Amino acid sequence: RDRLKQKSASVLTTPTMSAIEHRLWPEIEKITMEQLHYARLGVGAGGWQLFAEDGDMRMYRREEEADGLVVDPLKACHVVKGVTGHEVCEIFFSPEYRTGWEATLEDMIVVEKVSKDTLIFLQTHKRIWPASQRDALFWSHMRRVSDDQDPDAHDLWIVCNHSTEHPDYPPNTGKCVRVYLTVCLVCQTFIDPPKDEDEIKRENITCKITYCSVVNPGGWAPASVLRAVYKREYPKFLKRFTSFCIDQCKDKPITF
Ligand code: 6CM
Repeated sequence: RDRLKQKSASVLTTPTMSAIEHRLWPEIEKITMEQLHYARLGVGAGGWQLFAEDGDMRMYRREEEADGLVVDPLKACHVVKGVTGHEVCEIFFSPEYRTGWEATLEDMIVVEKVSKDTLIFLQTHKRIWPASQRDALFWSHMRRVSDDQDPDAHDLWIVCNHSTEHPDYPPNTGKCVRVYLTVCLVCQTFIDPPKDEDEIKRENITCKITYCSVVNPGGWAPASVLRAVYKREYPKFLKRFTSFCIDQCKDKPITF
């Protein structure tokens, strides 16, 4: 644990100054910390139903509706060997990797660079028949976090995505209906067996991932089609994303 702390000492432990000064900062801070807490709650209570399982991956959902629209919360966990939490979060956050793993994506632009750990994205997603095409405008924030209340919670990284507004990109003006999302990816690195600092190899590291998502489709979408799409697409996403991470990292030095 101390070794992990030392290794992480060179990376950001607090958000950057320019992010703190931004108009969205209070919201980013609040939602990111709420999502971290929510992600770390188990799935024992709260009516979570397991709907997909593959190796170490487990996916749970709760059936919920708001104003007649499906907004089923999703929670997934996975264990991935050979990558660190920092590396997995970096790949989920960085625009340069997104087309490599995000299969539902048609187009993506960075609307605003708030700071090096906080970006605002506009994405259009592939149309799913018979509904209209969707777009999403959201801030994305990445950081290393610590939790003094849980001494085992070492080397924890989070990426939190949450819908926002931007005067230059108002919703529902073109062919797309805007979706509203809150998503988080929380990752923790484990080293086994314990070794000298210099000897840590990729085969000795494991990353535990929790992914949580709530997406409001923003307008009419048939519930049965949407649930069928989620059931198919979320497991596909997590498997594709994690194998992309393994592939990207395998020949690179480890980043703690
Ligand atoms: O979290 C994921 N991806 C992130 C980076 O792209 C980000 C974006 C999430 C957008 C999710 C919206 C998908 C569009 C849903 C369309 C719903 C309407 C269709 C109507 C069908 C009848 O957080 C991974 C997201 C994986 C999604 C499967």
